[in-house]
Amino acid sequence: MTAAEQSVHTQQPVRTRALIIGSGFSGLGMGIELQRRGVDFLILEKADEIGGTWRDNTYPGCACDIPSHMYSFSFEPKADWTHMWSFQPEIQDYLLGVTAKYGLRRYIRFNTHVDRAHWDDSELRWHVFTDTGQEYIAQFLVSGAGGLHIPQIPDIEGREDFTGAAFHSAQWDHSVDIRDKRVAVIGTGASAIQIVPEIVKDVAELQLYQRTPAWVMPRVNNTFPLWMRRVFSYVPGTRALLRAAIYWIHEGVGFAMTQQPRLLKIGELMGRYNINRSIKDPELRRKLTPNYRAGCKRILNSDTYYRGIANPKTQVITERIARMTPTGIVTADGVEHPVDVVVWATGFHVTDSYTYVDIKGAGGEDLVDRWNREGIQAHRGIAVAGMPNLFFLLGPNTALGHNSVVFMIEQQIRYVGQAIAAVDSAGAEALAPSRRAQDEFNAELQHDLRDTVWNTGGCRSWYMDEHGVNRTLWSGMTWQYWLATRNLDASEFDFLRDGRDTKALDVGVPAGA
Ligand code: N01
Repeated sequence: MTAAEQSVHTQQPVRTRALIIGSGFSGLGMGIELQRRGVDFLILEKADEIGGTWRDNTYPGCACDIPSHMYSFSFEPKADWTHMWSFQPEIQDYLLGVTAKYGLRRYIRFNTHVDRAHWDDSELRWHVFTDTGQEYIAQFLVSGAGGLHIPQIPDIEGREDFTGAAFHSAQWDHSVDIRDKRVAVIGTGASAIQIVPEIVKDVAELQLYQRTPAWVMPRVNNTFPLWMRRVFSYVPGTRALLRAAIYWIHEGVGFAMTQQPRLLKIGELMGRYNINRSIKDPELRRKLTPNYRAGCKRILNSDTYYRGIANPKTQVITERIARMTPTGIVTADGVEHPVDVVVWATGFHVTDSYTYVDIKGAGGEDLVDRWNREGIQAHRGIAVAGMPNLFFLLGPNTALGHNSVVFMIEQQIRYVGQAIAAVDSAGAEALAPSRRAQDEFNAELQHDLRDTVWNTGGCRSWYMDEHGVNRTLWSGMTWQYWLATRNLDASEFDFLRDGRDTKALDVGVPAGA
């Protein structure tokens, strides 16, 4: 009986070889890889549908800011994307299609929220528990939860007293009618700049609360004409050529971000042009112009954002939010702004997102405690010393500021597949990277990050942890990550054959401790 069959209607522990948490791009991709390798697996999904980010984010205007021909699996190309930068429904449809094609639904347990997981040193297995107390026992545990799934809502005095509707951009409440309402959008990041132009036409008044302006590049996102989609479908090589062109253009931006931040001044010229062509008021232009190097925070793209701001219904408020009242927002200058609806476009818990599940590895060591102490780090962003057979997809320092994360996910699922194969071919039960290998990898990574725009660009971003260390982004070009993960190097790992080997694990002491 496979784990998929066994786990239907059971409170008995369910055994499987591999457990995957989450069914977004990462979890689905991992499932496909394990299917291909004939490894028995289950996917535990907290929600009632697949899709992750692309299921949750349904706010008006939600789209991907990486072109779809690149923001999709290389092994599942789609020739007929309707837009260069697709909107959420089409991306979610794509993931639904992939799920159906690979028959993944039967491996997925929906409404299954993983609470905690611990490694059993003698049995060499993960014991994973959901919030309903269901236990799963697996040899391998893969987190595909990603870093952008826990909404962050600032703790503003009086927030609980506000009596109007209020929701986070990733939890858009479609039952709330915003038409002819006074709507406050808090934040001016990737989500907000897509929301603003979309809702301004409907609302009575739009208050946009900006703490830091973003660099927003002009772009045109027309639909691909039918003939072009046909060419991509029927003329061999054309779609692959487009994908390659997109890839290398984005790598070019990555080169500037990681090697030559000065080159990003060109982007700043484009950003200024984008502001100036829509905004005539010099004071408003000044407010909207960032004072840090483009790329330090995510570079955004929109042809409509500044037009939305230029709409007389929009007011950009740069005063700090001091508190909320039952009917409005009070800024630091003492002005109360009455509002009916508040949209928190305030981003996600990123560098602390790992606290979502309580993980205890070899010897009962608590991963959250370790990472709180040392900062989040993993070997090649995927595996962690002292945490046998545990893998993270889009884990520490493997998100991107310049290209498609789906590319990174593909490198990682292959690497995890290789790790499982390495355990099998060594006749072992488990592996974990040695502390030395992990420290060397991270020392080099942090060294490479020193001169990047993220560390030098003069902004404060969620890429950094509370100590100002970049724990989020990959330090180089994505092809360098491909090189770094192409072939798993078994000498970087300790292998466990039985419980006694656990004592010999190189958990070590952090460098510099
Ligand atoms: O969140 P953000 P997001 N008072 O963290 C502000 C991905 N994404 O949801 O810059 C006032 O970027 C905060 O201000 P500041 C993508 O990776 C992708 O927009 O910190 N303001 C900022 O302006 C993206 O990077 C797509 O000073 C407060 C905003 O809220 C990531 O998701 C589309 C505040 C948060 O911006 C997150 O984007 C959408 C406070 N207390 C999102 N706290 C694609 O297209 C925070 N802010 C792939």
